[in-house]
Amino acid sequence: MERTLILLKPDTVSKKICGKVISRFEEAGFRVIGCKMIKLSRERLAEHYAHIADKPFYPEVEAFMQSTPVIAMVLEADGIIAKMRDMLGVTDCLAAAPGTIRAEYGSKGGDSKMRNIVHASDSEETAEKEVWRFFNEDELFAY
Ligand code: FUP
Repeated sequence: MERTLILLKPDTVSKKICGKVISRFEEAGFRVIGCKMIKLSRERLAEHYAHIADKPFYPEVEAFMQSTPVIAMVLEADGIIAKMRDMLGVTDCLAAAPGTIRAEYGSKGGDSKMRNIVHASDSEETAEKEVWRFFNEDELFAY
């Protein structure tokens, strides 16, 4: 059974569509095994986005990701990492395939790569690191 780390980003929280997005996960048969609202610190964000920290757009991403709390979740299902990325669509909401979460709910403006609704782990190796970056063992539930 595979796990993935999800962040419902500040655009999702601000638009009050967390429920709609979580419904899509539940309808796909993904099991929520951890869920909490958190304010992302500068340090944790820099660790999470280390691969883009030197990009010119990083300061904007940092301000955006700290603009409201986010909802962090761990979801579980067979092959969930690839299934979740397919369900989200590509990073740029303008390029995301019709029917994907980013195409449906994401920004269609100049910030379409940043305001893209959800973060999801991109590989098993990343997922393992990301789950433990945001959750302690006693915050994950087997049921
Ligand atoms: P993803 O795997 O879809 O989260 O995409 P990346 O790891 O490539 O990007 C990390 C974050 O940087 C994303 F949340 C979006 C943001 N980003 C921009 O704001 N502008 C860009 O040109 C590329 C990425």
